[in-house]
Amino acid sequence: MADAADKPVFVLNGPNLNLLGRREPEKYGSTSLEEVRTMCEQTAAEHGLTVDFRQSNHEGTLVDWIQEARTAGRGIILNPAGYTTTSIAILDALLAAELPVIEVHITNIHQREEFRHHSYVSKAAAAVIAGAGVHGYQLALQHMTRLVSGR
Ligand code: CA2
Repeated sequence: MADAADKPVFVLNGPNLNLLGRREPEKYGSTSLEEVRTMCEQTAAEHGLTVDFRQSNHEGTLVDWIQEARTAGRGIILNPAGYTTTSIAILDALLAAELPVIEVHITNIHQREEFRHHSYVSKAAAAVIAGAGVHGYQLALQHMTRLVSGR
């Protein structure tokens, strides 16, 4: 079995984040998801980590990937996007994973519509980063370094 230190941090992105940089730049910025992937890979390397960066528009796929991370990953950084406020299935998968979880939102969800304020995912998250734009992913990786050290 791979040494824990060799395992990647799973960076998972939920529905519509594939549109990043191409729609609503005033809200979500002009950086594409591929550019976010590159930023994450660079930041991870600076901290001696590797990342497995993925995006899906499907709840079940995200659940499958969280289950995969349970054995193949060191930690999970998740932007659950539209599933933040609805998905008990994603929450249950995160709780079962028994890995450090950091929730990321590009926008400050607390400044937006009321329905975006509640997150099921936060119940499983060691930290929540919201409103830092795509820089939030780099902050999450920095903090993940602390969470996985010594595990
Ligand atoms: O701020 C975030 O990162 C969100 O997770 C983004 C979700 C939204 O439902 C959450 O409340 C907050 C929406 C993701 C949609 O991504 C797009 C990106 C570019 C253009 C259009 C949609």
